[in-house]
Amino acid sequence: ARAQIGVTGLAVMGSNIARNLARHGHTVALHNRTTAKTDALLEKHGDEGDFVRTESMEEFVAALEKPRRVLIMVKAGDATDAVISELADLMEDGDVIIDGGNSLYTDTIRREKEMSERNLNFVGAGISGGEVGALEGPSIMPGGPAEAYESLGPLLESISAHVDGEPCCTHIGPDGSGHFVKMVHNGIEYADMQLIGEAYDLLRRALGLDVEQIADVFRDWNSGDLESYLVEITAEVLSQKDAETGKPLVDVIVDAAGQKGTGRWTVKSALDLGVPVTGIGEAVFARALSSELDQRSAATDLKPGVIGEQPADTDAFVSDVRAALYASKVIAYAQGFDQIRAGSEEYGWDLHPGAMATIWRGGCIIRAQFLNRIRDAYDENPDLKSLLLAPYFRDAVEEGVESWRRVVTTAAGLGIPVPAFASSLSYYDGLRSERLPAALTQGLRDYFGAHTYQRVDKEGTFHTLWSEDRSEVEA
Ligand code: 2AM
Repeated sequence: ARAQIGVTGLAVMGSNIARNLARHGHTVALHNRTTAKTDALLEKHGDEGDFVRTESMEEFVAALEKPRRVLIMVKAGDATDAVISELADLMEDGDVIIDGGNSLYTDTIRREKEMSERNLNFVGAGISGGEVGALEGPSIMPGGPAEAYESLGPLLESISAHVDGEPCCTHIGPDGSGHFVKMVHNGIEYADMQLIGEAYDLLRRALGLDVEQIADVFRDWNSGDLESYLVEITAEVLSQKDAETGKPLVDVIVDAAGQKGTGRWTVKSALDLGVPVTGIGEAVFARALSSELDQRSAATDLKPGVIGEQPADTDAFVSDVRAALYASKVIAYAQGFDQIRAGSEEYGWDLHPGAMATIWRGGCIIRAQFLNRIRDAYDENPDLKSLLLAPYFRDAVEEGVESWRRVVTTAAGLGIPVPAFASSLSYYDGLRSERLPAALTQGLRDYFGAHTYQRVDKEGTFHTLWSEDRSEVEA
């Protein structure tokens, strides 16, 4: 037994994590249900470090130093449960099972409980960064018992991305918290991409810029506050020409966005927690709408009813779109962090939002300069009521709010869909409103369902006798 860690499930993500571990000097035991993948990995990359080839699960477990550490990289769902159960039968008190897949956090909560009853440590670890990140340094979000992190942490931190010398990996909190935070990360990624898409669409349809010009705009935006991986690769994708037709690649790609489900999970969880994540929600629904190709093609002749004109000053409108993008992005992150806070309270996780911002600065898809500012905001005030209220973000959004309104107004006038820009602005306006029409909602609920209401001027719960003399009684 000489391997410091074992990896089972050697598809692309698993292989790349195993190689990353080996490249960092760790001895890695390899296992896959079918040995073909193990041998393929060894043949191609066996010289990158110290690997131990194993065939059976018994051989795999026996190859590991104690306490044993096994990273599972198989498909989320039933396959993960099957592998956990097989491993658990072979492992001993204090051993550590890590699920590095995209598991639903409620599954992770259940699995952690089952394993702790068998004296095993179970760590649900969110891993972000795709295939390249897995190999070269992902952002890692491990949950589970603190005790497990003591032995596991240095190993995971060694293979994570680093920013300013700090690892993009930290112990998130108990049981399902790592996968929960990874899920919200993915939701924010959906919102980020939707906002970028809306900005691109406006530059194209409202201003009439060509794809090459828009690529240049994004290249220019990839500095300062908007500097991020997603803005950077937007310029790359927009610059790509299709070899066959000579057109911009983006014009030959079918405009139906796929989804694997983590955005949907984020919204479902937000609904349960009662947190308005409108940016993420709009992003998930926008993808759903895009995929309804039949319905869309049947609807293309609906009257546009355009009442606006192309903005006269191109540079000014580009700068407005930039401000709208930034403000909407702040809203999406503020909402995502609200969800993290709500999840933390619901499950008793004691999560630290500043730590999340820190480990998302590198390795993951939403990595961005911006996250340094989020970290600073939470360092300064860990109990921030909303990220939007941190002085830095408040100033930035207030500076851009007129631009934001011009963009949403222009889009509405021209009939260009901007669900995420518009709903983020409405969220902003809702949040800052002294009075909301929710008072009327309460009145209606009391009218048809005797659901009662509270008054602004005295304590208590009240009901109006709507079907009698309409006097008010204390409920
Ligand atoms: P395979 O190569 O034997 O198919 C991604 O699909 C990874 O998960 C692959 O390494 C795959 O192994 C593994 N996998 C999928 N379902 C599995 C299961 N039920 N048990 C073990 N490994 C599984």
